[in-house]
Amino acid sequence: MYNISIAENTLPEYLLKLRAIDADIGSNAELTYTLENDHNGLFRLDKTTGILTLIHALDYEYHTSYQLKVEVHDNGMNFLSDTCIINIYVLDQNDHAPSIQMKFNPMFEHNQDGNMAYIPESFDINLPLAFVNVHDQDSGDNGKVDFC
Ligand SMILES: [Ca+2]
Ligand SMILES: [Ca+2]
Ligand SMILES: [Ca+2]
Repeated sequence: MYNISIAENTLPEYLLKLRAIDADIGSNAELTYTLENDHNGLFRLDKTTGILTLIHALDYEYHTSYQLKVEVHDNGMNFLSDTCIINIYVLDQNDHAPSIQMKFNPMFEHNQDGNMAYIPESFDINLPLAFVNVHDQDSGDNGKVDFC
């Protein structure tokens, strides 16, 4: 089992080179690698060199991990094979800006777009004028928001 961590939005040259060892000689030791699930063409495994490549940069907000299953078999008459699992973990990068949404207190009459409200003279200053909602799609510190 292999574990690899890759930062989202990066495209490394290649992820890893698999090297299976076969003690036989000739075609009995020639190896072919196959990837059971390439996640819609996201990963590619060269069947003769065993080099695993990432085709598109990953997006942490879409998927945080992938599991790949690789099979290797020799080219002997009654071929022999082995499998291994590769876990790919995506690391979060700060690639989302926080978005702000503001809603007027529903007590007030406001225009259709919701960007202008009519506040009566008799308004109680202890009541909130508007509610602000801030959201950031990143996780951890990348998604924490400070007001200034
Ligand atoms: Ca992202
Ligand atoms: Ca962010
Ligand atoms: Ca992110």
